[in-house]
Amino acid sequence: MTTVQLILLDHVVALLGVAAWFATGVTAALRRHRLAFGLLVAAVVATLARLATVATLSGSGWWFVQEKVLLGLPLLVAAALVAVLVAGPRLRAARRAPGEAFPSGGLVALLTAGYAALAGLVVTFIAGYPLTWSTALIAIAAVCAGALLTSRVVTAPATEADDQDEAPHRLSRRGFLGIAGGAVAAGAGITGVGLQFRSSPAVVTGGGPEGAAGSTVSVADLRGPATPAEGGTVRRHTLTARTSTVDLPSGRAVEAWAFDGQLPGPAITATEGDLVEVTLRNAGIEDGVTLHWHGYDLPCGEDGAPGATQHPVTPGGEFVYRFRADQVGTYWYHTHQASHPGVRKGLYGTLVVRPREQAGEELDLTLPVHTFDSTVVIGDQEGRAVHTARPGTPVRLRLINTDSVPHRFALAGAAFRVAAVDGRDLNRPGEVREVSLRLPAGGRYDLVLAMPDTPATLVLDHDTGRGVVLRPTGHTGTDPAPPDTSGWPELDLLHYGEPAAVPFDGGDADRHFTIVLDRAVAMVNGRPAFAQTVDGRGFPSVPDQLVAEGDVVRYTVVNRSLETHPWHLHGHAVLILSRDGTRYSGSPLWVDTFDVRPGEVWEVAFQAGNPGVWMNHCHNLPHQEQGMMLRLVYDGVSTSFAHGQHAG
Ligand SMILES: [Cu+2]
Repeated sequence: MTTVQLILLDHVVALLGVAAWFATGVTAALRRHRLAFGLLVAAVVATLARLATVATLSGSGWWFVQEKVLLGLPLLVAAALVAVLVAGPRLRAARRAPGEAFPSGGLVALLTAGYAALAGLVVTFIAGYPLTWSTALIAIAAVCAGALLTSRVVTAPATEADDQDEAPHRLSRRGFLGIAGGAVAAGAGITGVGLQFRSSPAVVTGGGPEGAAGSTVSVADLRGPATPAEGGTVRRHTLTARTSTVDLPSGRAVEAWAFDGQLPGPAITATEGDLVEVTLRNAGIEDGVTLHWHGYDLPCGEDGAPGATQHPVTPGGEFVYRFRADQVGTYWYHTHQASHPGVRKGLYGTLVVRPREQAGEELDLTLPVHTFDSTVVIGDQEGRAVHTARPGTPVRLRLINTDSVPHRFALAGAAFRVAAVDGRDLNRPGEVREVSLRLPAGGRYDLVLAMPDTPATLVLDHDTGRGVVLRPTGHTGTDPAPPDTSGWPELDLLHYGEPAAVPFDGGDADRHFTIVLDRAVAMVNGRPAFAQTVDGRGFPSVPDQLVAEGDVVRYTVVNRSLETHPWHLHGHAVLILSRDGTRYSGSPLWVDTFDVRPGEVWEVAFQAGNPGVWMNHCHNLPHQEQGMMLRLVYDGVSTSFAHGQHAG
């Protein structure tokens, strides 16, 4: 079983347990003793099954079970034991006496087991990892309060009758116990709630030294050079962001936010060593706009991250980005201010840098995939686009996923190589055919192939009605219909290409950070939300990760949730070390975005060689907006661009 299957199974067993305990209590109260006894057996079985599922799940990592092992199960097991000991023998005996009232102590014990089972499940869903004292105290207080309240409800009439006739002292003793228990529960609850407001640490160091606190450089001063490399030219662009109605080729109108009224924005190309200079103007995007150069490791001040490297550009304002095109490959740009909904509505475009000393392919297509409402656009085309090339000539397809969810590609009718991932060349990639490629949100693949004699089709998401047809020059007649690609196996890039030397040992890192992704109730931008969380917190309450220049930094990224999280670190490519404990065996894989699917654990590493304050976040942009973001901060670098400020 995979980790995510185990997580789901554990949820189901937990839910069955909650239902069984409550059903036992309710049927006992209704004096259906035979049924209640059967349900009690079911509740005990569900509780034992729960111990088994949690024990199995713990094999995937402590992060997946911590709150269950430390809180949920102890609460449940304690309450279940009491329920079995108190109510079990009585229920067994009562089976032969249907219709007789069941003792109130037994009812309270049975229902309290239900509260305990429910509390554990609720903690998993709304608090998750890591378990805090606050969560534990609130959960225990809630179970105690439930037990006390139930006890009052089920014993009240009998107690009054007893007290009046026979035992006047019992009221005070019972009352005293109730008040004392209530006070303890209330105290635990209030302490737990109070602890919620304890501020989180501002910085985590990953086992490395604290900040040296010496002289600091401001991000605002970390800017790109003003001239190209020798032999390069200056590529000057002005991009104006505004709301526009854009007509797609089909005639369908899209209410967009767009650069220069185009979907996608103007394609920016350069040759290695050129200087790219882009003036961004905002002509009416009220939420503000920036340009982030996704995957491009430029000086931090050019990174376009509001709240870290600049203020958002407000209507009427402008910002000039300058950087050397030192990295060859396929990249893209998009707004990082209001990126959700800004990117979805069209504030994106492509950035392609070609090598200086190398002939390009005869047919070189840049193919960003984007979804407007439900319309998928590849490049600027819906449906199928056709391109021609002479048979035998080299073709390059630059696939870019500008959506927030993964896309699947398959190339029918031709063998190909994945030459580059996220702009970085792979080492000796082998030729493959009839495989499916899964491209994470924000990611890029460069496919290269020799143009076949017959048409080939790039199929998107196994929908043969859309994609890109590559037709050999001179081909006549209809293009053959592409086959069903949905059964093609997924190419695993961790085991593709051939090994090569890497510049550092990721297993011997100077700093190690664990990033646990989940959903939980947390503060996001000062408001409580059912957030997408990092270590139980939402941005900007997630502590900054501190590194020093030159450090080898290792990340363990854990996905406890049931959604995919495409993790994206700005300013650095990371080297994939392993996924779910399986080391990579193919080409070194350097990426800026990697898909952490539900239940997966990824190990990646990078060398801190680009000083700055860098965003580090989920590239499912709604997730990012719901809190799944933090900052990587270099020792000695400061920023004055506090998050949420709008100062043009
Ligand atoms: Cu996500």
